[in-house]
Amino acid sequence: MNSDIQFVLDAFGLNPDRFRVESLGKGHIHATYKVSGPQSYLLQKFNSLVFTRPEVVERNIRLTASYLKGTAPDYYFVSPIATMEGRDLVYDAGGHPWRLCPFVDNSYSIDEASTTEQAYRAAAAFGKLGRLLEKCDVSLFEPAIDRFHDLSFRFDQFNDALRAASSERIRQAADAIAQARRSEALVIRYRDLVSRGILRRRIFHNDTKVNNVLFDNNTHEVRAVVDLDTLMPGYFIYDLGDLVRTIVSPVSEEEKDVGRIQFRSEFYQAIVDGYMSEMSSTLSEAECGVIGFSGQMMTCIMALRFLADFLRGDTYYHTTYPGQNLVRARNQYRLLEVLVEKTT
Ligand code: GN1
Ligand code: MG
Repeated sequence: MNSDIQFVLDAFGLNPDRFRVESLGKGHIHATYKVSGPQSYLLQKFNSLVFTRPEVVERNIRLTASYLKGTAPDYYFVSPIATMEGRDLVYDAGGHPWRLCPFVDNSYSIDEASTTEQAYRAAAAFGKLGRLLEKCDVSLFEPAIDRFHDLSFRFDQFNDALRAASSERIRQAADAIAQARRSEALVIRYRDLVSRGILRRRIFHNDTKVNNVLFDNNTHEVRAVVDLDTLMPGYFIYDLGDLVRTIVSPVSEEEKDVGRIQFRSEFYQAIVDGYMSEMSSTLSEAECGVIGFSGQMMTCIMALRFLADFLRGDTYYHTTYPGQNLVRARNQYRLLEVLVEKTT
Protein backbone atom coordinates (compact mmCIF):
# COMPACT_ATOMS: atom_id res chain seq x y z
CA MET A 1 0.00 0.00 0.00
CA ASN A 2 1.54 3.34 -0.93
CA SER A 3 2.01 6.12 1.58
CA ASP A 4 -0.71 8.33 0.07
CA ILE A 5 -3.28 5.57 0.53
CA GLN A 6 -2.13 4.93 4.08
CA PHE A 7 -2.45 8.60 4.89
CA VAL A 8 -5.90 8.82 3.32
CA LEU A 9 -7.25 5.70 5.06
CA ASP A 10 -6.01 7.08 8.32
CA ALA A 11 -7.86 10.34 7.76
CA PHE A 12 -11.06 8.37 7.24
CA GLY A 13 -10.47 6.59 10.52
CA LEU A 14 -9.48 3.25 8.94
CA ASN A 15 -6.37 1.50 10.24
CA PRO A 16 -4.29 0.76 7.10
CA ASP A 17 -2.91 -2.44 8.70
CA ARG A 18 -6.37 -3.98 8.74
CA PHE A 19 -7.20 -3.42 5.07
CA ARG A 20 -6.12 -4.70 1.71
CA VAL A 21 -6.17 -2.38 -1.29
CA GLU A 22 -6.58 -3.42 -4.91
CA SER A 23 -6.88 -1.26 -7.97
CA LEU A 24 -10.14 -1.42 -9.95
CA GLY A 25 -9.11 -0.20 -13.35
CA LYS A 26 -12.41 0.54 -15.08
CA GLY A 27 -13.53 4.17 -15.30
CA HIS A 28 -12.00 6.63 -17.72
CA ILE A 29 -11.48 9.32 -15.15
CA HIS A 30 -10.47 8.57 -11.54
CA ALA A 31 -8.07 6.06 -10.01
CA THR A 32 -10.35 3.66 -8.14
CA TYR A 33 -9.47 1.11 -5.45
CA LYS A 34 -11.33 -1.48 -3.49
CA VAL A 35 -10.39 -1.43 0.18
CA SER A 36 -11.18 -4.75 1.85
CA GLY A 37 -11.11 -5.57 5.52
CA PRO A 38 -13.69 -5.80 8.30
CA GLN A 39 -15.83 -3.76 5.88
CA SER A 40 -15.27 -2.96 2.24
CA TYR A 41 -14.99 0.48 0.71
CA LEU A 42 -14.45 2.15 -2.60
CA LEU A 43 -11.60 4.63 -2.51
CA GLN A 44 -11.06 7.12 -5.30
CA LYS A 45 -8.36 9.58 -6.13
CA PHE A 46 -9.97 12.44 -7.99
CA ASN A 47 -8.81 13.36 -11.42
CA SER A 48 -8.45 17.07 -10.76
CA LEU A 49 -7.80 17.86 -14.41
CA VAL A 50 -11.31 16.67 -15.21
CA PHE A 51 -13.04 17.79 -12.03
CA THR A 52 -11.31 21.05 -11.31
CA ARG A 53 -13.67 21.78 -8.43
CA PRO A 54 -13.95 18.51 -6.48
CA GLU A 55 -15.65 20.31 -3.57
CA VAL A 56 -18.51 21.19 -5.92
CA VAL A 57 -18.86 17.53 -6.87
CA GLU A 58 -18.98 16.45 -3.26
CA ARG A 59 -21.40 19.21 -2.31
CA ASN A 60 -23.79 18.18 -5.09
CA ILE A 61 -23.68 14.57 -3.90
CA ARG A 62 -24.23 15.65 -0.27
CA LEU A 63 -27.16 17.86 -1.27
CA THR A 64 -28.72 14.98 -3.14
CA ALA A 65 -28.13 12.58 -0.28
CA SER A 66 -29.80 14.86 2.23
CA TYR A 67 -32.68 15.67 -0.12
CA LEU A 68 -33.33 11.96 -0.65
CA LYS A 69 -33.01 11.23 3.04
CA GLY A 70 -35.85 13.65 3.68
CA THR A 71 -38.07 12.75 0.74
CA ALA A 72 -37.35 9.08 0.01
CA PRO A 73 -35.78 7.61 3.15
CA ASP A 74 -35.99 4.02 1.89
CA TYR A 75 -34.06 4.76 -1.27
CA TYR A 76 -30.57 3.25 -1.24
CA PHE A 77 -28.18 6.04 -2.18
CA VAL A 78 -24.45 5.40 -1.93
CA SER A 79 -23.46 8.41 0.17
CA PRO A 80 -19.85 9.41 0.64
CA ILE A 81 -18.21 8.68 3.98
CA ALA A 82 -16.96 11.66 5.97
CA THR A 83 -13.46 11.91 7.41
CA MET A 84 -12.80 12.02 11.14
CA GLU A 85 -13.02 15.80 10.78
CA GLY A 86 -16.35 15.64 8.99
CA ARG A 87 -15.06 16.43 5.52
CA ASP A 88 -15.82 14.62 2.28
CA LEU A 89 -12.36 14.92 0.79
CA VAL A 90 -8.83 14.22 1.97
CA TYR A 91 -5.94 15.95 0.21
CA ASP A 92 -2.73 13.92 -0.09
CA ALA A 93 0.82 15.31 0.08
CA GLY A 94 0.67 16.11 -3.64
CA GLY A 95 -2.56 18.09 -3.18
CA HIS A 96 -4.79 15.48 -4.83
CA PRO A 97 -8.25 14.96 -3.33
CA TRP A 98 -9.47 11.48 -2.34
CA ARG A 99 -12.89 10.26 -1.25
CA LEU A 100 -14.36 7.13 0.22
CA CYS A 101 -17.73 5.44 -0.06
CA PRO A 102 -19.16 2.12 1.00
CA PHE A 103 -18.48 -0.79 -1.35
CA VAL A 104 -21.75 -2.35 -2.42
CA ASP A 105 -21.10 -6.02 -1.69
CA ASN A 106 -22.74 -8.93 -3.51
CA SER A 107 -23.23 -6.89 -6.62
CA TYR A 108 -21.85 -6.74 -10.12
CA SER A 109 -21.82 -4.37 -13.06
CA ILE A 110 -21.97 -5.09 -16.79
CA ASP A 111 -20.34 -3.28 -19.70
CA GLU A 112 -22.85 -4.57 -22.21
CA ALA A 113 -26.47 -5.55 -21.60
CA SER A 114 -27.16 -9.08 -22.78
CA THR A 115 -30.85 -9.32 -21.86
CA THR A 116 -33.75 -6.93 -22.29
CA GLU A 117 -34.46 -7.39 -18.62
CA GLN A 118 -31.07 -5.86 -17.73
CA ALA A 119 -31.83 -3.00 -20.10
CA TYR A 120 -35.25 -2.39 -18.57
CA ARG A 121 -33.92 -2.54 -15.02
CA ALA A 122 -30.98 -0.23 -15.64
CA ALA A 123 -33.21 2.29 -17.38
CA ALA A 124 -35.84 2.10 -14.65
CA ALA A 125 -33.14 2.65 -12.01
CA PHE A 126 -31.92 5.88 -13.60
CA GLY A 127 -35.52 6.88 -14.27
CA LYS A 128 -36.33 6.37 -10.62
CA LEU A 129 -33.49 8.62 -9.51
CA GLY A 130 -34.68 11.25 -11.98
CA ARG A 131 -38.22 11.00 -10.69
CA LEU A 132 -37.17 11.19 -7.03
CA LEU A 133 -35.16 14.33 -7.81
CA GLU A 134 -37.85 15.94 -9.92
CA LYS A 135 -38.64 18.62 -7.34
CA CYS A 136 -35.14 19.04 -5.97
CA ASP A 137 -34.11 22.69 -6.18
CA VAL A 138 -31.67 23.03 -9.09
CA SER A 139 -30.52 26.46 -7.93
CA LEU A 140 -28.70 24.84 -4.99
CA PHE A 141 -26.44 22.91 -7.35
CA GLU A 142 -23.42 24.02 -9.30
CA PRO A 143 -22.21 22.26 -12.42
CA ALA A 144 -19.51 19.70 -11.65
CA ILE A 145 -18.23 20.41 -15.14
CA ASP A 146 -19.43 23.46 -17.02
CA ARG A 147 -21.67 22.81 -20.05
CA PHE A 148 -20.92 19.12 -19.71
CA HIS A 149 -23.65 17.82 -22.00
CA ASP A 150 -24.21 20.96 -24.01
CA LEU A 151 -23.97 19.59 -27.54
CA SER A 152 -23.50 23.02 -29.02
CA PHE A 153 -20.55 23.73 -26.74
CA ARG A 154 -19.01 20.31 -27.47
CA PHE A 155 -19.27 20.99 -31.18
CA ASP A 156 -17.42 24.29 -30.69
CA GLN A 157 -14.78 22.49 -28.63
CA PHE A 158 -14.33 19.96 -31.42
CA ASN A 159 -13.80 22.80 -33.90
CA ASP A 160 -11.25 24.40 -31.56
CA ALA A 161 -9.42 21.08 -31.24
CA LEU A 162 -9.43 20.70 -35.01
CA ARG A 163 -7.91 24.14 -35.51
CA ALA A 164 -5.11 23.35 -33.07
CA ALA A 165 -4.49 19.72 -34.14
CA SER A 166 -1.37 18.37 -35.82
CA SER A 167 -1.67 17.62 -39.51
CA GLU A 168 -0.84 13.99 -38.77
CA ARG A 169 -3.78 13.56 -36.39
CA ILE A 170 -6.09 15.39 -38.81
CA ARG A 171 -5.04 13.04 -41.59
CA GLN A 172 -5.61 9.95 -39.45
CA ALA A 173 -9.04 11.12 -38.36
CA ALA A 174 -10.24 12.44 -41.72
CA ASP A 175 -13.23 10.07 -41.90
CA ALA A 176 -14.40 10.90 -38.38
CA ILE A 177 -13.95 14.62 -38.96
CA ALA A 178 -16.16 14.36 -42.04
CA GLN A 179 -18.78 12.57 -39.96
CA ALA A 180 -18.61 15.27 -37.32
CA ARG A 181 -19.38 17.87 -39.95
CA ARG A 182 -22.24 15.82 -41.35
CA SER A 183 -23.85 15.55 -37.94
CA GLU A 184 -24.09 19.29 -37.39
CA ALA A 185 -27.84 19.08 -38.03
CA LEU A 186 -28.21 17.44 -34.62
CA VAL A 187 -26.34 20.31 -33.01
CA ILE A 188 -28.70 22.77 -34.65
CA ARG A 189 -31.72 20.81 -33.44
CA TYR A 190 -30.31 20.73 -29.91
CA ARG A 191 -29.79 24.50 -29.90
CA ASP A 192 -33.32 24.97 -31.12
CA LEU A 193 -34.83 22.74 -28.42
CA VAL A 194 -32.96 24.58 -25.72
CA SER A 195 -33.71 28.05 -27.02
CA ARG A 196 -37.43 27.26 -27.26
CA GLY A 197 -37.40 26.15 -23.62
CA ILE A 198 -38.89 22.76 -24.39
CA LEU A 199 -36.76 20.85 -21.92
CA ARG A 200 -37.10 21.35 -18.18
CA ARG A 201 -33.90 21.64 -16.17
CA ARG A 202 -33.67 19.45 -13.11
CA ILE A 203 -31.18 17.23 -11.38
CA PHE A 204 -30.02 14.25 -13.37
CA HIS A 205 -27.28 11.66 -13.07
CA ASN A 206 -25.54 12.64 -16.30
CA ASP A 207 -23.47 9.48 -16.67
CA THR A 208 -26.00 6.70 -17.18
CA LYS A 209 -23.69 4.23 -18.83
CA VAL A 210 -25.00 0.75 -18.15
CA ASN A 211 -21.91 -0.03 -16.07
CA ASN A 212 -22.92 2.64 -13.60
CA VAL A 213 -25.66 0.49 -12.09
CA LEU A 214 -24.94 -2.34 -9.69
CA PHE A 215 -27.02 -5.49 -9.97
CA ASP A 216 -27.61 -7.84 -7.07
CA ASN A 217 -25.66 -11.12 -7.37
CA ASN A 218 -28.69 -13.18 -6.39
CA THR A 219 -31.83 -11.38 -7.51
CA HIS A 220 -30.20 -9.51 -10.44
CA GLU A 221 -32.29 -6.50 -9.54
CA VAL A 222 -30.61 -3.11 -9.36
CA ARG A 223 -29.08 -2.49 -5.96
CA ALA A 224 -27.70 0.98 -6.62
CA VAL A 225 -26.87 3.63 -9.12
CA VAL A 226 -23.23 4.69 -8.80
CA ASP A 227 -20.69 7.14 -10.22
CA LEU A 228 -22.43 10.20 -8.87
CA ASP A 229 -19.86 12.84 -9.84
CA THR A 230 -22.06 14.47 -12.41
CA LEU A 231 -25.30 14.68 -10.42
CA MET A 232 -26.22 18.19 -11.46
CA PRO A 233 -28.77 20.21 -13.39
CA GLY A 234 -29.51 18.93 -16.87
CA TYR A 235 -32.22 17.61 -19.16
CA PHE A 236 -33.82 14.18 -19.21
CA ILE A 237 -32.47 13.52 -22.70
CA TYR A 238 -28.98 13.30 -21.21
CA ASP A 239 -29.90 10.35 -19.00
CA LEU A 240 -32.22 8.55 -21.38
CA GLY A 241 -29.81 9.23 -24.24
CA ASP A 242 -26.78 7.73 -22.54
CA LEU A 243 -28.79 4.63 -21.69
CA VAL A 244 -29.67 4.21 -25.34
CA ARG A 245 -26.09 4.91 -26.38
CA THR A 246 -24.62 2.28 -24.09
CA ILE A 247 -27.28 -0.42 -24.27
CA VAL A 248 -28.89 -0.50 -27.67
CA SER A 249 -25.93 -2.12 -29.41
CA PRO A 250 -24.52 -5.52 -28.38
CA VAL A 251 -20.99 -4.06 -28.28
CA SER A 252 -19.60 -1.17 -26.26
CA GLU A 253 -17.92 2.08 -27.31
CA GLU A 254 -14.57 0.23 -27.19
CA GLU A 255 -15.42 -2.13 -30.05
CA LYS A 256 -13.03 -1.75 -32.99
CA ASP A 257 -15.10 -3.71 -35.48
CA VAL A 258 -17.89 -1.28 -36.28
CA GLY A 259 -19.61 -4.04 -38.26
CA ARG A 260 -20.66 -5.46 -34.91
CA ILE A 261 -22.62 -2.36 -33.96
CA GLN A 262 -26.33 -2.98 -34.23
CA PHE A 263 -29.66 -1.54 -33.29
CA ARG A 264 -31.44 -4.08 -31.14
CA SER A 265 -35.00 -2.86 -31.33
CA GLU A 266 -36.24 -5.00 -28.44
CA PHE A 267 -33.51 -3.48 -26.26
CA TYR A 268 -34.42 0.01 -27.39
CA GLN A 269 -38.01 -0.66 -26.42
CA ALA A 270 -36.93 -2.05 -23.05
CA ILE A 271 -34.85 1.07 -22.33
CA VAL A 272 -37.65 3.46 -23.21
CA ASP A 273 -40.25 1.39 -21.34
CA GLY A 274 -38.02 1.04 -18.28
CA TYR A 275 -37.14 4.72 -18.17
CA MET A 276 -40.71 5.82 -18.79
CA SER A 277 -42.08 3.46 -16.14
CA GLU A 278 -40.59 5.93 -13.67
CA MET A 279 -40.35 9.21 -15.55
CA SER A 280 -43.43 9.47 -17.75
CA SER A 281 -45.50 11.28 -15.14
CA THR A 282 -42.86 14.01 -14.85
CA LEU A 283 -42.38 14.75 -18.55
CA SER A 284 -44.38 17.13 -20.71
CA GLU A 285 -45.85 16.11 -24.03
CA ALA A 286 -43.20 18.16 -25.82
CA GLU A 287 -40.47 16.40 -23.87
CA CYS A 288 -41.91 13.03 -24.79
CA GLY A 289 -41.62 14.16 -28.41
CA VAL A 290 -37.81 14.16 -28.21
CA ILE A 291 -37.34 10.65 -26.84
CA GLY A 292 -35.97 9.45 -30.18
CA PHE A 293 -33.56 12.38 -30.38
CA SER A 294 -32.04 11.69 -26.96
CA GLY A 295 -29.91 8.68 -27.98
CA GLN A 296 -28.74 10.44 -31.12
CA MET A 297 -27.79 13.55 -29.21
CA MET A 298 -25.76 11.71 -26.57
CA THR A 299 -24.03 9.51 -29.13
CA CYS A 300 -23.15 12.60 -31.12
CA ILE A 301 -21.71 14.26 -28.03
CA MET A 302 -19.52 11.27 -27.17
CA ALA A 303 -18.30 10.96 -30.73
CA LEU A 304 -17.31 14.63 -30.66
CA ARG A 305 -15.66 14.34 -27.25
CA PHE A 306 -13.62 11.26 -28.20
CA LEU A 307 -12.64 12.80 -31.51
CA ALA A 308 -11.68 16.13 -29.97
CA ASP A 309 -9.58 14.29 -27.41
CA PHE A 310 -7.81 12.35 -30.15
CA LEU A 311 -7.13 15.61 -32.01
CA ARG A 312 -5.76 17.20 -28.85
CA GLY A 313 -3.36 14.31 -28.32
CA ASP A 314 -5.35 12.20 -25.82
CA THR A 315 -5.29 14.43 -22.79
CA TYR A 316 -8.66 13.63 -21.21
CA TYR A 317 -9.80 10.01 -21.48
CA HIS A 318 -7.57 7.28 -20.22
CA THR A 319 -6.22 5.25 -23.13
CA THR A 320 -4.40 1.93 -23.17
CA TYR A 321 -3.23 1.92 -26.80
CA PRO A 322 -2.48 4.60 -29.40
CA GLY A 323 -5.47 5.69 -31.43
CA GLN A 324 -8.00 4.42 -28.87
CA ASN A 325 -9.94 7.68 -28.82
CA LEU A 326 -10.22 7.58 -32.59
CA VAL A 327 -11.50 4.00 -32.38
CA ARG A 328 -14.09 5.18 -29.88
CA ALA A 329 -15.09 8.14 -32.05
CA ARG A 330 -15.51 5.93 -35.15
CA ASN A 331 -17.50 3.47 -33.10
CA GLN A 332 -19.82 6.24 -31.90
CA TYR A 333 -20.27 7.66 -35.39
CA ARG A 334 -21.31 4.25 -36.66
CA LEU A 335 -23.75 3.93 -33.78
CA LEU A 336 -25.06 7.40 -34.57
CA GLU A 337 -25.77 6.41 -38.17
CA VAL A 338 -27.70 3.41 -36.95
CA LEU A 339 -29.68 5.47 -34.44
CA VAL A 340 -30.51 8.18 -36.93
CA GLU A 341 -31.86 5.53 -39.25
CA LYS A 342 -33.91 3.73 -36.60
CA THR A 343 -35.07 6.41 -34.18
CA THR A 344 -35.78 9.46 -36.34
C1 GN1 B 1 -16.62 9.10 -18.63
O1 GN1 B 1 -16.44 8.16 -15.42
P1 GN1 B 1 -16.83 7.36 -16.60
O2 GN1 B 1 -15.73 6.58 -17.22
O3 GN1 B 1 -18.06 6.53 -16.30
C2 GN1 B 1 -17.21 10.48 -18.88
C3 GN1 B 1 -18.62 10.34 -19.42
C4 GN1 B 1 -18.61 9.52 -20.67
C5 GN1 B 1 -17.90 8.19 -20.42
C6 GN1 B 1 -17.72 7.44 -21.70
C7 GN1 B 1 -16.61 13.12 -16.28
O4 GN1 B 1 -17.37 8.44 -17.68
O5 GN1 B 1 -19.13 11.61 -19.71
O6 GN1 B 1 -19.90 9.26 -21.11
O7 GN1 B 1 -16.61 8.37 -19.83
N1 GN1 B 1 -17.19 11.26 -17.65
C8 GN1 B 1 -16.61 12.48 -17.60
O8 GN1 B 1 -17.31 6.14 -21.44
O9 GN1 B 1 -16.11 13.04 -18.58
MG1 MG C 1 -18.26 5.02 -14.55
